[in-house]
Amino acid sequence: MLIGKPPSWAIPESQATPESVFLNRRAFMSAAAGAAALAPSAAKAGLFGWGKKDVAPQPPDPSAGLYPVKRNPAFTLDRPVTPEPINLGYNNFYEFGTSKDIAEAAQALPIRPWTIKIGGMVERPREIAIDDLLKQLPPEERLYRHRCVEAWSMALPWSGIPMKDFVAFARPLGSAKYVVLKTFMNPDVADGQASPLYDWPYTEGLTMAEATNELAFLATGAYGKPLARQMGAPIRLAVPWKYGFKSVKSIVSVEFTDKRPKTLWETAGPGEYGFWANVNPAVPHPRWSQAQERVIGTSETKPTLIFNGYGEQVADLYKDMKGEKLFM
Ligand SMILES: Nc1nc2c(c(=O)[nH]1)N[C@H]1C(S)=C(S)[C@@H](COP(=O)(O)O)O[C@H]1N2
Ligand SMILES: [Mo]
Repeated sequence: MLIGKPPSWAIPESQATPESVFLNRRAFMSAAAGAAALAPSAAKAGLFGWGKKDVAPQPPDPSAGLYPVKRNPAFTLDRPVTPEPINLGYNNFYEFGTSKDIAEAAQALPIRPWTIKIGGMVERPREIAIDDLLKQLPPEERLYRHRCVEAWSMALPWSGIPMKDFVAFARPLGSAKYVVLKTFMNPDVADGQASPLYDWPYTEGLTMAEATNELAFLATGAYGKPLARQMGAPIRLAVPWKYGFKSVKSIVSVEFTDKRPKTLWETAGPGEYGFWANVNPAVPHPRWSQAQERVIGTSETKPTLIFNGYGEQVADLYKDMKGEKLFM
């Protein structure tokens, strides 16, 4: 809660959720004014409280039988995989709250039926149900590092679909330059979406070259199972050379366009979060260093690597973009 708690900028950096604390005083004031005008239901839920709800048991995941899937041995790690229970209990998913403890609230998200809209600059706009997509493009397993802009990291076994295969399946027009990915919009289930501080639904984007890079991955599972809701079920992006906020969760829309999209974090904090968000230990965030990362689930700190260690695969994408802010 913002009200009744010390302001977020008073919290020591190690405890803060840095992505939530960039707001300047003016944004804070107008948000407070907005809060007063909110509908009673949102006020009751607590604008910043994201009160927990009673969740009806959800039917079993129809894709459960697909997993585990075959591991692609091309993607290896320099560290152990983060234990599953740790990953399941430490998440960023602002739709369900700004703490890391949103797992329980996220269980309210219905993940079937689930369709993904494919639109914009494509040969033929259409919708596809997640289970049909999984039949058309069977998932594989990949071990990836995951580096949040807040200077923590994990390592995980995703299962999913190479984004380049999804792009081919979507059949974009040659004139498309960007892919825009969006999360569901359902404030009845996701209280966080009642917050006027963010431009919901959560929106992210990649260039076509990024989206068709071998590393870009649409995760539909992890740890040999369908994706847990708190991790972005039933389908989320994993672009491991970028800060975690690029890896948009619970995707319902994939749109191709020739204009660079405005992302949720760029809109909320343009001085701190950009479109590119490539990991770089030498470029500090305005409020903290990116040189090191806390390895979640251990007491270790490791030096952060340029492009999170994936430079060999992706550095070429940016070689002619010196004028861009590639590392925020
Ligand atoms: N829709 C949505 N996607 C999101 C976020 C979010 O708040 N909402 N948080 C991002 C951030 S900041 C990170 S670090 C990762 C966290 O993924 P994880 O909880 O699986 O570690 O998801 C990203 N995708
Ligand atoms: Mo993040």
